Amino acid sequence: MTESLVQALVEMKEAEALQKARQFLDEGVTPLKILESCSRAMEIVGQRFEKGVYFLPHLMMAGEMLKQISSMITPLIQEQKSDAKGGRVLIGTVEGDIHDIGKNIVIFLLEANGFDVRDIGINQKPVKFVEAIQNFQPQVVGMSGLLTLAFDSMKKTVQAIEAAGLRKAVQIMIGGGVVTEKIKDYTAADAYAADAMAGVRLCKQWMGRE
Ligand code: B12
Repeated sequence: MTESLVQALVEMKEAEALQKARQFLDEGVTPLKILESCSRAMEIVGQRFEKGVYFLPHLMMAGEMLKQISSMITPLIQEQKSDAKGGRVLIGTVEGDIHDIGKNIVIFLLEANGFDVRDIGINQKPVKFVEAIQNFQPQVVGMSGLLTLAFDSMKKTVQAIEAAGLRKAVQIMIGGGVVTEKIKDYTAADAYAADAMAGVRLCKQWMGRE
């Protein structure tokens, strides 16, 4: 049903994509379903970029459309906010990587599920994660990365957390486009989440809420 939204996003028809997203939300399609459609569209945009059919401006346009749809959805997720007390989650995009749309979706959903989230932003060096853990004392640290080079940044960040003597104090989850179970092993994180909801489920498990 939301296929027309996927198509509009893929074809870079900004006005149409925004109008479709609004229409579907008004018709009662869940924010999660809209997000799934966005992810599907981004997959296709990414493939076109890899094939040389699309270029950087297309990625930028895709990012812009996604941001606008995210801001349409955020208030709705806030409305559904649960009262459950969750615990603290620190999250950021690792060094060398500036992608943040997926991370921001994870944040919406964590907050909607009652977690107290601190976002340290994009392109964050390992030391910034360490400092933030010291200040915020989260139970969970989430690292986002969409570039292949983010794997090494994630690994270095886990090592820095270990070196600071904080490794046992936190559970570490990683996520973002190309991240897989194998990368979890490579980086020595505790878990990998394929999507934002999987990340929320992990946090709930770790904090004994499921
Ligand atoms: C939009 C986009 C951009 C935008 C980003 C805007 C922004 N504010 O984020 C801009 C234009 C800035 C951009 C730049 C670049 N991009 Co780009 N980009 C994309 C694109 C099309 C969509 C990304 C996206 O937002 N997806 C939608 C979100 C919702 O999905 P997601 O991030 O995976 O998040 C979901 C889950 O993974 C999970 N999740 C995400 N993070 C986390 C974290 C945790 C802890 C958890 C639990 C879960 C979780 O939850 C989310 C919701 O379920 C992808 C293509 C693709 N297939 O992803 C390329 C892509 C990621 N980009 C790519 C590239 C190459 C670049 C550039 C290097 C291009 C260039 N030549 O300059 C630069 C990189 C700059 C940098 N240093 O980071 C490549 C990466 C290839 C690789 N393997 O390294 C991709 C895969 C395109 C491709 N197929 O070639 N990009």
